[in-house]
Parts: sequence; structure tokens; C-alpha cells
Amino acid sequence: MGPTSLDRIIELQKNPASIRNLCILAHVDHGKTTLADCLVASNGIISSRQAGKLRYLDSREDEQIRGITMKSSAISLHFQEGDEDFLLNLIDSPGHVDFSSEVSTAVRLCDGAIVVVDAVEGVCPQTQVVLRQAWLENIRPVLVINKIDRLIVELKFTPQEAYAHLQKIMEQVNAITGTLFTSRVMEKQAEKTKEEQGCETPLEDQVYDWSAGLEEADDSHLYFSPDQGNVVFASALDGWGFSIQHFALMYSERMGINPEVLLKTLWGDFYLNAKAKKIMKGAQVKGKKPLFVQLVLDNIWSLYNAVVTHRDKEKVEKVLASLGVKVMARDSRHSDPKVLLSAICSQWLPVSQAVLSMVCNKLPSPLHIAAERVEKLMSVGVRRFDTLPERTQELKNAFLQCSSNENAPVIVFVSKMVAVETKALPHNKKRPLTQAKISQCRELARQRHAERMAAEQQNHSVNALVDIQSGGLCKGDEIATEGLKESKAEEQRETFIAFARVYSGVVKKGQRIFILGPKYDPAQGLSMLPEHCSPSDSLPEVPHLSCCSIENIYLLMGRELEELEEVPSGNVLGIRGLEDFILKSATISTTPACPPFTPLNIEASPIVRVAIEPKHPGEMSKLVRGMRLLNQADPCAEVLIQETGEHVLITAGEVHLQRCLDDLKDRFAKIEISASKPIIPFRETVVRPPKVDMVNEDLGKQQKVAVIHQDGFDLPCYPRLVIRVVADCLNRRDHIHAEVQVKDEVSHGRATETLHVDSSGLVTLTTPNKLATVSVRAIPLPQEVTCLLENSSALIRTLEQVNMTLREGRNLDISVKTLEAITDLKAQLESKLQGRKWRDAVEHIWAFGPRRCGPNILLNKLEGYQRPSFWQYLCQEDKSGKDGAQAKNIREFDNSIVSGFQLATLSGPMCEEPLMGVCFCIERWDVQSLNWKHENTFEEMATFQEVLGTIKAPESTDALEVTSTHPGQAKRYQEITSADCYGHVSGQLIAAMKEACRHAFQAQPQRLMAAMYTCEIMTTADVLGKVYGVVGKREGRILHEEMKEGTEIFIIKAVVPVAESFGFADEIRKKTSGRASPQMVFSHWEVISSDPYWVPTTEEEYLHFGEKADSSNQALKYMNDVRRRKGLYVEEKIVEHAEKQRTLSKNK
Ligand SMILES: Nc1nc2c(ncn2[C@@H]2O[C@H](COP(=O)(O)OP(=O)(O)OP(=O)(O)O)[C@@H](O)[C@H]2O)c(=O)[nH]1
Ligand SMILES: [Mg+2]
Repeated sequence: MGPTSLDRIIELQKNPASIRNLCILAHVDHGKTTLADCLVASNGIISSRQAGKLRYLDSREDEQIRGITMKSSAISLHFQEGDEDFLLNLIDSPGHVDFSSEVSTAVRLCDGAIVVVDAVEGVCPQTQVVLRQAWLENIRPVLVINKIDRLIVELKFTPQEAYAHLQKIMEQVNAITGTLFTSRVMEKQAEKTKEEQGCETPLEDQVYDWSAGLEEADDSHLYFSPDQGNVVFASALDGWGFSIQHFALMYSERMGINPEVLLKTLWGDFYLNAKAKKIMKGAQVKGKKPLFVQLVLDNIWSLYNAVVTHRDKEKVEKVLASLGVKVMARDSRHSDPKVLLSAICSQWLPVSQAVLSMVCNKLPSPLHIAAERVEKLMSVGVRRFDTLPERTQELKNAFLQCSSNENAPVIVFVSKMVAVETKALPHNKKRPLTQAKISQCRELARQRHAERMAAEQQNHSVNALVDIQSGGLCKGDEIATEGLKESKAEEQRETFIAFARVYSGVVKKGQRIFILGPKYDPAQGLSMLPEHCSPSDSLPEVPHLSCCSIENIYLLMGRELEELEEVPSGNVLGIRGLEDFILKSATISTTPACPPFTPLNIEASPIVRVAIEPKHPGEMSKLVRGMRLLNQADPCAEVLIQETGEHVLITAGEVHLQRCLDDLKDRFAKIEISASKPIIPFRETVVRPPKVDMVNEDLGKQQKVAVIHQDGFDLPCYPRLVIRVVADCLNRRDHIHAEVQVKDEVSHGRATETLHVDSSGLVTLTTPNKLATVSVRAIPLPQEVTCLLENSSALIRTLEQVNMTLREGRNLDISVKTLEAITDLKAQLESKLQGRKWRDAVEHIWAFGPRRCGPNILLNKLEGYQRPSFWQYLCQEDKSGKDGAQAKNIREFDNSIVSGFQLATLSGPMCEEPLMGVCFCIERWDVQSLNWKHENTFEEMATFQEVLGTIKAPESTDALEVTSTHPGQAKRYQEITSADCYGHVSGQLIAAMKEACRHAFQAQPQRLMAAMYTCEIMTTADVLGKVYGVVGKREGRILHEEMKEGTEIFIIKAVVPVAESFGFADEIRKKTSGRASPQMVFSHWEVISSDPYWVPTTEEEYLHFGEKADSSNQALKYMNDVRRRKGLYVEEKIVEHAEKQRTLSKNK
């Protein structure tokens, strides 16, 4: 079949019932792009011989070199089944974890997905992730089990073994679907119960319903099963694939069995009783060959045996005759048996036919978009669909109708911006000329030439003069505008095309549209704009709403773009002209009633950060521009300028980082750049005092001598108190003298008389103006609580927003689900914070931090200060009407305490990294009321004047001179009068609170926390030892190891610190000659057990580590690395005992 003409595709675009928008999802290397090649080849865009080798949709050079997909790309295909024509908008996505954000952008635009699973590797971690992503977006999946040829050629399975193996894979995939389904039913049930509780039912009528709703919910259509027609078995590389429908039809003709019966029995525990000519149940028990093996797999196995394994010409002839397939002599003579195999298979079981027919029959068209999905897309954040304005709710019908009427509102979602070279755009490309056009051009050129010759002859001398003059002028101009042109050309080298889908209406070239930012509120927009306004009117400014014109629209054809005039509803398209308005994703509409779509579910969190600078400092502006473009072109990369002034790039992993750097160098900035080593994030925390020392001796009895001293290793402005226990047990173990020495030092001009630390770790700090005093204690949070807070940060942020609006006296409607999640969070916190220390702690939570949603808690332990609970929204219903009274309960400067806490948790004292898992309890907080100050200062002054006698008339309070013989009162007087010179109380309180938290933190045993990757390594048994070696060297831990049944493959799950992960994948690949490949995903934060400030203190420790304890301390190394990078002071002994550095051997 030749390529389908553009006109035909335009025709097909108008009929949404025949459109299928789908993406291909799988774990890395399971064969998505190879399968896409086969589908592309079916449209004649590439030749079928090249299919599988070309990987047409991997259009980038680095994709081809590395052999992995990095960007999702779309192509429109035509497929004919029976009399019906279908248009398939296919998106190929990457499988590597680093690029999972690309999967999110693809999934959002589709209605269905082909999930590919490698027949040997089975279900892998990314398979689970993509199934979950498809599920979250409510799109329907179909399954392709690929690489079946590997079962024959590599694993040398018998058909029977292969059947058992395939059954297992199917079970694994269905198990994931089952879990997803159950959790959704549970969620719905919970929501329903909540709603029912909401409506008032008389108590006596209430019957408790304990059913989970699972019994009623029909889930049969969700599971993959060959008899349902949603599974294809394939080998994309060899070009074959089939669904059991194909064989059922074929054998029903040959054997005269009802195709329906065959369809039901071909997959399953059935066998053929040849004598009785019947299909019977119980193949396994009776030791018979299942139908699937006998009728399907045996045929394929014998084909491979004949063509690939034995290369038996006679057998091949027989097989060809039985299949009724003819191959070209060229193919049968080819030295590579795979060529012949492909030639046979592409006729016998063409994979494109099997897959595309399944797609057309099983995946929904845009007309069948589920109402539930629409509501989900339209309800942003915590807002419920039914709280949206009426006009907005009406738009739901537009989605469901998917109408392309002239008056249907245009609704488009842009999921990402793709950078395309401007010269590759259709209008800049040279197109092959038609014969008529060529002769027309020739005629024109001939005419022009004749005219010029005639003109030249007439005015030869005059022209020459003019030419010289104008030439001179032009040159001058050129020089002046050269720089301008160059920069303009740079600007225009890349054009951004929005990767989008039309959900309603028709998108036209030149059309004016509204662009709705993620924070746009349709209620606000509708209230500010006139009733029937359109984007072409001149309108007042509305927050997060802008208008612009669509410049061009394109059909996405893999590596090519085809220009279109309009695109009707239900199609995927490319739009040009939005780059100044959209950063990464946005919603476009012709009506301001349209809400912005919910943000994409991006699974990968950017974690690897590097600082970037140009090799030549003069090229900074080019780098900044390049980074801006990169930020726009990648859904997951983040670009920011740190407080230090560094330009930082944050990516999802090492491979992603490399791709971003390449893009920056070769496309966006086009300059030489140098990137720092990856900046590894750490967290700072406190732990409970250890019970044993470094050599596992019980510490309790040995703490005989304690020296609390100021360590020499001092931060620029914070005194560090290190409580150090020195056991003087080297000489007299039993008779030890105790000495406790507390040094209060003045740190850089700050009077430490304002700071007091007691032996239990309670830090009391007074502001310099002596008006406020806070006492803070730091205690470690239980690990589960830290984890819970870390995972609930979005929810805490929502709650914080809600509290904020409540404080402002407004009320926010939040969805039942969010409310439930908040209640659940509170309950979980209550159950995890048990014991005397935590009594009533959850009720007394003052704030979370840093950024008001982090995993640290500020706890109110003040006696007599009843501030409104952090959970006030939950109890608001019963206490409605008391809000106003509650608001008054907040003490003055409450906010300063919170701000100080936020600052302290944002950067800790160890190496200015954020804190994690620390609870700061405020046990005392005195502020002298400002009112008091203002009212009383003058009275007091008068009294003082009486008492003290002469006071020189002050010009300013600062210049007061007191001549008195009453020192106590004079001091008090000075304090009061000098309070003003220190400025506002709130600012000082923030600083004092921050300092107090830092000191409280330092009074506890401090630890660093490292970011950890979980890493799944798939490897063969022979290199298992080497894999263990590399994991061990990188400070990793093996969690478990499992062998895939029936194969030689081991799956190892390990955790590796991010700090040690760079080059890990390469090292493992090198050491195992490519037989093991790890997939790493950020998993959690873990406390590094070693104490960075540790020094040997007990006899055993001295014996074990030596006096200097110069064996490596990993935590100290990490901490110093961070401090060095940040330009903080690092205590390092460069040369100690110089005379010992002689080469001893020479002096012997
Ligand atoms: N034996 C065999 N190999 C296959 C088959 N399909 C694909 N491959 C090979 O598997 C490797 C990965 O194929 P791709 O199509 O690039 O895999 P992918 O899923 O697109 O990979 P990513 O996009 O990086 O996630 C290539 O070397 C293919 O040749 C198959 O059916 N049989
Ligand atoms: Mg690929």
C-alpha cells in the first residue's frame, strides 16, 4: 500500500467515529519503536524491509546512537478494515524512567494505549508505572506480548513451556489491573458513603453497609484475555503477530467448528479430542496438549525450526505450501534466514494487521470519552466539578459530543512544546516541483534574462555609476545591521510547536483564542469579562488569561510536519505561534468559561542538578537564552538561578541530564558549556542519642566525663555547641574524675548573654532589644511520620491554603476526596505519634516547614496559648460561627515565629541543606506588648527623670546620656529607650526564632540524610557476583533477589545513594559486558548512620580508630563537599606534624 494522500487524511479527520488516538507504552527496550515501525511500514511511509531496523520514530541522533527513545513523537496512519477506514493518531513514548514525563504528555492526548510486554522479561517496573498512568488518565489499554521469537531462539522453550510462560505473564499484567481496579472501587465506595452521611438520614433508618462494592462492580472487560480480543502475540522484529481471532477463523473453516466456540476455547485449558471430533476441558489434568499449543504455537515453532534453526529447504517448501505463501527467490536465497522468515511472516501473520485491527475494535473513539474522565480533566486541584460556574459545567457536553460544528466552542489541550528547527517547517522546505511548475519557472527565467540583456545594452554607463553608489551605501548599512540580523537569526533558529489535541470545535489557521494558564479561574474570568465576548475583542486584563492567534497548524507525521488549514475535534495536531504564551503545557479555548485542565501526572521527580556556565564568560547571554528554550522544550527539566547566582539545571536522571546538556550545546545555546559535577541534595536531621559507641560498647556506663565546649570548627556567625563526652579511662578506668565545662562564647560580636542552653537541650534566646524571648527544643520525629509528611506535602499545602482563606474570612469548597485525605492524614499522624512525649501533639501543630508544607513540625507547647488548630477546617462545621473569635486568638507576632521556623528548616546549620524529620517545640515565648511600650515609655521616662535627676535633653533617644548613681534603673531605662534603635520587633523575633531553632538543632546528635534510588537490575546468573560487587562498592544494599521462573534471568532490587550513583549504570554495564542493566528511580531519604562530628572518646574507640580517628567518615566527607561547594568554612587538616612527613625509609 502506498502512502495515504494528505487529502484522504484530512477527509478522515472529519469523522471522529473512525479516529483512534493511541500511544504505545512499555518498559524500556520492550520493542515499542520497533512495533511502531511495523505499523508505519503498513502505510508505505517506510519499506517493510526497513521496519524494525530503521526505528523511524526515533528521529534524534542520540536516540539512534543509544538505541533508546527519549521524546514521544506522533504519526497519523490510515487503516482499512472491511469497508471502514480508520485514522490512527499514534504516539510512541519512551520507556526509560528518566523520560517518564514524556509518557505523561502522551497519555493525556490519547483515548487508548497499546501496552507492550517483552515475552522473556515479563512485567517490569516501568510496565507497572505505565499501566498506572493509563489508569489514572482513564484510557483503555490493549496488550501486545512481543519478542515471542526469543522464547524459541534464545530460551529454546518447547511450545508447551512457552504457553505456560505466556499464561504467567498474562496473570501478572492482570494482577496489576486488579489492584488498580480494587483501589478505585474502594475510593468510590468511600466517597459514596461520605455523601450518604452528608445527607440527613434518620438514625434509626441507617443500616451499616459493609460491602466494599467489589461484588457489584463489573470488571470483566478490564482484564486482558486473548478471547476478549485485547491481546496480540507478536515478534515485531520478525514482523509477525496475531490475535486468536485470526486462528479461530482459520480453523473454523478448516475443521468445520463454530468460530465462536473456537474463540472461547483456543486460549485456556481445552484440548482437541480427534476421535470424538470434540473440544474437551481439562487438558492439564489429562496431560493433553492445549488447543493453543496444538493449533497455534506448534505451527510457529515448526516454521522457526525449518527456516532459522535447521535451515531445511525442503521443510521450508512444505511449510510455504501449507500456508499458501509465496516468497521471492531473492529472499529465499538470502544468507540471513531472518530475511526469509520476515518475508513469510509478513504475508502469513502481518503484525500491523493484527495490532491495528485490535486497536480499531477495542479502543474507544474520541466520541466515547467517558463523562468521568471529562469531569476529572475539568476539576483543577481541590475544586469540585459541581462548584464550577454553570457555564463551565455546560462545557462537559461539548467534550462528550466532540462536535466540529461552527458554533461548538474550541477546547484544546497542549501537553508539551516541541522545539523544531525553523528550516524544517513545511513552508521553509523545498518541495519537489511538478512538471508544469518546472516549465513555468523556466519560461519566467528566460523572460527575465531577455529583459536584463536589453536593459543592460541601453543604460550601460549610467547603471554602472548608480551601482557603485548604491553598493557603497548598502555596505554601510549591512555592517550596522549585521549584529542585529545575527541575533534575530539565532532567535528564529528554533520554533516551538505545541503538541496538542482538540477536544471540541474546529481549530483554524489564524484563529484568535484564549490561553488559560494553570491558575486561571473561570468564575473570576466570567465575572470580569462581558457576557458573549470573543478572543478577538479588546478585553480587560484577567489574571492567567491571555489572547493570541494561531499562526499555523500541522499534521504530525513522525519526522515531518504537514501544513493544514483546519483540524476538527478529536484529532492530535501541532500548533505554531504559541511559544510566547505557553511554557510547557496549557489549555486553549474560544470561551473564557473553559477551565484549565488538571495538570499532568508527572511521575518522575527532577533530582539530579548541575550548575552550568559557558566556557567563555562572554557568552553568558547565549547560555541564558538557551536554558530558557530548554526549559520550554522539556516537560520535566527545570532551570533556575540559585540564590548564589549559579544557573542550575535539574533533571530526572543521568541519561536525561546528558540529553539536556547535548540539546543545550548543540541546539539551544550553540556554545561550549561546562557543567559542574552533579549537585547532590542532602537533608539534615537530628536523631536520638545513640546507646552504643562506635565499637558497639554500651555508652551508658562510660559517660563519665563530659566536656561541653565550643568546637573550633565554627560557622561564620553561629556558635556551635558540641557536646562531647571524653572518657578519661585510658589510665584509670574505675576512678574517673568528672568535669563539666560550659563555654559561652561571644560569636562574632553577638552577645551570647541572650542565648542559654540547658543540659536537656532547651535553647532560650532573647532578641537584641530584649523585648521577646523564645525557648525551643528540637526532637527527632519518628521515621514513619517523616515519611508520611514527605508524601503528603501536596495535601499539607492545600490545607495551608484553606487555612489562609479561612483566616481571611472566606470559605473554600473542597472536594470530598481532599477532605477525606486530610482527615486520614490527621488520623495517621495521631496513630503514629504515640507516647507521653507526643500527647496532644497533632492538635498543637503550629506549622509545617520549610515552604509551609515540608516534613518538619513546629509544635505549640506554650502554656496558655490556645491558637486555632491547624486542622480547623475539619472541625469548622461544628464550630461554625466561632471563626471570628478564633481568629482573634492568634497572638501578635505569631507569624514571625512561623517565619523564623520556615527559615531555620530551609537551611540547617550542618551545611545549609533543608531539614527533615525534626520537631521544634516552643516551650516559652514572651513578648512585651508594643502597646505597653508606646504607652508607658513616656510615663516611665518621667519617673526615671524624677528618680535620676539630670538628664541631658535628648535630640534623639539614641543619644541619651544618663548621669545617675542608680545603675540598675539606668540599665532598664537604657534598654527601653534603645529598643527602638533595633527596629521592629517582628524582624528581630524572626531572626531570634531562626537562631533558637538552629541552636536547638545543634544541641542534639545531628545526622545527614542521603537521597536514595531504588534500583532494579535485570541480569543473568553468570554475572550476578559482579553486580553485587558494584552495588557494594557504591554503598548500596541489596533488598531482594528473585529468579524469573523458567528463565536464567535474575531480578535484583537494591537501594543506592544518589551521591554514589553517577556512572553506576555504565560501570555495571561494563563489568557485566552489557548483560545487566539497572533502572534507577528516586525512592526516599535515608539517615546516614555515621556522625559527621564524631571523634573517638572511649578507650575502645581510641584503640580501634586511633587518636586522630582519621579513617574515612563518609558523612563528614559529604558534609564537607557540600560546604566547600557553597563556599562555607571547612575545617580541614592539611598538614599535621610536618616532620613526620619525611620518607622514613630514606632516613633509616
Ligand atoms: N528478538 C526480538 N528483538 C526485538 C523485538 N522487538 C524489538 N526488539 C529489539 O529490542 C530492542 C529495543 O527495541 P526498541 O523498539 O527500541 O524498544 P523500545 O521499547 O522502543 O525502547 P525505548 O523506547 O528505549 O523504551 C532493539 O534492539 C530491537 O531490535 C522482537 O520482537 N524480537
Ligand atoms: Mg522506543
